[in-house]
Amino acid sequence: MLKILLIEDNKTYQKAIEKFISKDIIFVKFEIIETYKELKNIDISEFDIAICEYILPDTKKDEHIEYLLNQNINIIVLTKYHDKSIREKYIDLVLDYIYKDDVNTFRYLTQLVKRYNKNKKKNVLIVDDSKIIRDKISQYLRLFNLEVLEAENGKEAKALLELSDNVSLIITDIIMPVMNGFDLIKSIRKEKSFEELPILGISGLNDNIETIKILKYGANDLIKKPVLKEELLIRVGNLLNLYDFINQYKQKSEIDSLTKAHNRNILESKIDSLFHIYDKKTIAMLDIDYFKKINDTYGHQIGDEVLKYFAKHIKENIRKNDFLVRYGGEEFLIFMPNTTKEEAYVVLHKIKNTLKSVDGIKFTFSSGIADEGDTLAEMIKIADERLYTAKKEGRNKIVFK
Ligand code: GH3
Ligand code: MG
Ligand code: MG
Repeated sequence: MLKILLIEDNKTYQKAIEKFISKDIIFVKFEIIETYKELKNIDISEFDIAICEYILPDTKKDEHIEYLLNQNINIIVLTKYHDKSIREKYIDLVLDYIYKDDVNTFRYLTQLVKRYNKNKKKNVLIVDDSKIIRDKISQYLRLFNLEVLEAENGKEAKALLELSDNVSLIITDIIMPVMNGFDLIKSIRKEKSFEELPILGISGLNDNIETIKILKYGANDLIKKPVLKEELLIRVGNLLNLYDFINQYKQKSEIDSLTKAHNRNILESKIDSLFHIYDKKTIAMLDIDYFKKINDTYGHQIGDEVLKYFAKHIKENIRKNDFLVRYGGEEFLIFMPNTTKEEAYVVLHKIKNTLKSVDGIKFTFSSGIADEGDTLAEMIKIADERLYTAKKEGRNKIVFK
């Protein structure tokens, strides 16, 4: 739930802001006040962000904004005045200032708040050899509700990326010691595409042709030094919107909604290419025994519960790099990179021996394991034949020869 403190004495603005934002964010709660006096009686710590008019009926100027800043809350300032001094005073302290012009004001404000809300717990990696610039950018990103990781050069950035797989965006300088931005971008793009890991290049180069190389090597976007906060946050917002949009869509198309395992689309979109990267890999096919009988005896809903538990149990026993795929109704596939079939057998054996009953209903599964085959399809076929053998030989068995 996003809790917004709206400090605005104009009723038309109050209504419009609440309406626009509530239309786009489902879990949002507004507290609306109109004066500095009311503000002083409120517990600010309850709110995630304050949207605040520059001058209130009971303030001479902006003393209420000073008051808010002292309470450490992120602020968006609304103002009628196109006045550069307002920008200069607040640019480093508040998230943004927005001119009250026309309906576009509400659109911009809504986009900003929506992005702010989604930024929570998202990590951005800043790569720059200048601590001053890293600090400045970090400060801006934190105002935008983002978490920040820092690296001093490309090599450090690569090492950090190896450790952490939840970086949503990289912001990188170009000229750095040890490993420069060009090489960092090229190296990341060998593994991750534009939407898997967006990159924003920051260039201090005077040469425009050199600067364009940042984009040619695979950055999504670039800005030039000195970094303007407004430009930085708008571009960061755009890239994170792209990232979220594509990943939501991908999730929907690659995740089975019942079991949260991958669905078969992942075989073509990802596993097939991984198959050729790894020399050593194993596939296991698993199929629940007499599942039809569970459905027939206890009902389809209980059958669903068994499927959910089965997928969860498998996931708890495989590694982070393994893939669990719902291959058919009650048939699952596990793709295990860097694993021999003997090693896979140990894992399957553990899955089998620790399988619990669901609502008192005991069940078993059969499995076929293979690490032979030159293509993904061949390896699946061999594993499937062994699964069939396991069924024929009485079920509740793992066959790997
Ligand atoms: P075997 O031991 O030979 O594998 O027998 P089985 O009964 O497990 O296999 P069969 O292929 O005959 O039946 C599978 C059943 O799984 C039939 C189908 O209705 C059921 N099923 C498929 N998808 C779902 C699902 O999403 N939910 C539920 N509850 N049942 C499903
Ligand atoms: Mg079955
Ligand atoms: Mg089956």
